[in-house]
Amino acid sequence: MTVCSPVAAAPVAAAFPRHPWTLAEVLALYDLPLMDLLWRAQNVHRQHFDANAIQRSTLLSVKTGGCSEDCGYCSQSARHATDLERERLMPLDEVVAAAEAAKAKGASRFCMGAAWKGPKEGDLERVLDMVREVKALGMQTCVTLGMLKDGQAEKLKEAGLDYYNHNLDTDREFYGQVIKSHTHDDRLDTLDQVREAGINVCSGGIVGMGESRKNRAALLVQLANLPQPPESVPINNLVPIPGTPLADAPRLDPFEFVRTIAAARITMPTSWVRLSAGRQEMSDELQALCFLAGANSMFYGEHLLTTGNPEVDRDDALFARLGLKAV
Ligand code: SAM
Ligand code: DTB
Ligand code: SF4
Repeated sequence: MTVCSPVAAAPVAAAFPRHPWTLAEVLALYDLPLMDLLWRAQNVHRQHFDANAIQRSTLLSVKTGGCSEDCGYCSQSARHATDLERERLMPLDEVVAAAEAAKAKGASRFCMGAAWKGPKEGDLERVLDMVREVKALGMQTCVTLGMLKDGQAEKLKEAGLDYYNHNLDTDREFYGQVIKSHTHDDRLDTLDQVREAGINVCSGGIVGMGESRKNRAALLVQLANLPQPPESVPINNLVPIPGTPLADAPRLDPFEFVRTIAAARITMPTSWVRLSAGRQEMSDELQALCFLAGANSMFYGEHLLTTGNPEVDRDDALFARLGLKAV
């Protein structure tokens, strides 16, 4: 009887060097039979992580809607006719109460999102207080505030920020079809500033926007080949929002989503790959396949920023059924 062992993976592993990745190599990963791709991803995953441990972050929108940017997927752009109600920057005590509740339910990280092109100085000061207070609860902190100006990342670092989320979102070639109000290079510039300040980088993208497989692979190549890959890589499946230009984007084949997770895992072996937006619409079985493909982080709690996420009870039941533990 032939026993499947990691040794059997060696020739394949040799064919796919870890860094730098080429587009052809990542496309070759996508082209593998699904079972081979999953097996490779699971092997890589087990070399670096406990395959049964999932990191859980809870999200809070601390400033909602009215954003000047035109991102074609986003409910919060002032340029799209969505029925979202705008909300001003949330008071500190409400943010701290939400973080306490998230901690009590078992989240290890609290992520605060603001619908800004980037923070104004006065707003940043208020976010710094939020970071300090959430950190004082013993939680990891993350914020996503848009593009940063010189000096802002350093202030966030001083306040105790652990992660800054800023997604490249999609391949450079496709970017201009989705977003025109800023450029892909603007996003890279903010990632540089976050890295320079010594904050962990959280950067990934969205799939299911009508991009090609080549675009998806190119996004992963770009993330994996950053001078240092992001510590955290969220993979979002588009949540179609009525009133946005992408409201009617064709749905992505779920197996293509799984392939994207697996390719992210293989190309960024030591990064936390987060199964992000779109989880509410996924079956438990599809989510299990994403974990098998190497996803080891997720958003936990009934809300993302403006859309829904699975009920905590459903997630707790899923963890129990799959024998997963939260970290
Ligand atoms: N304004 C900041 C920015 O753009 O970085 C922070 C908030 S923004 C909403 C954070 C990320 O959420 C986006 O980069 C995008 O990846 C994701 N996102 C937004 N709307 C989404 C949607 N409808 N479906 C899936 N992901 C979405
Ligand atoms: C990320 O990559 N996904 C999260 C977080 N970073 C900020 C946001 C998902 C937003 C989904 C749509 C919404 O709820 O508005
Ligand atoms: Fe604004 Fe961020 Fe939404 Fe773009 S993704 S419209 S920058 S909140």
